[in-house]
Amino acid sequence: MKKLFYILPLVLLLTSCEEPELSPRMVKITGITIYSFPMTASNGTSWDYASGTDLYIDWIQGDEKKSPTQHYIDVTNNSLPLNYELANDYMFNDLTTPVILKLYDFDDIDANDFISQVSFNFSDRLNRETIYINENNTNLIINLEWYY
Ligand SMILES: [Ca+2]
Ligand SMILES: [Ca+2]
Repeated sequence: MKKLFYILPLVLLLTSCEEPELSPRMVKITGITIYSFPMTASNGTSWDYASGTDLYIDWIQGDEKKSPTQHYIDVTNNSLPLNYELANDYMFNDLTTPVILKLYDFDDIDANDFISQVSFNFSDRLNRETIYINENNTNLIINLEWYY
């Protein structure tokens, strides 16, 4: 029994040694969950005159754009959180240029309404499976899959 007291600190010491950080080649965004976003414009009017927000996400990274997500129809506070599952084209091999996510209200006839945006850097969040962002009254979680 007494031996254990000598061995235990040694085991702890060995396991606490940090492994070298893996450097990923690219990363895929597999999903986004929206927890909150501005339900009205700054002047208090809702994004749609007589119904809830038709929410979708657009993407920019430097000069590159990804295809926007599908839009959810008539989103209200009761609809949250809202989950967007994303397909294969949300793959990024530039891990340093900031990614900007823009939330829009989809409109049929007039131009879509810009709601808010958040931005982040993959290089600040290397190897994390989820990123939590709270910016511009917009709360969301991004799910990531890393490729080495
Ligand atoms: Ca609108
Ligand atoms: Ca609507």
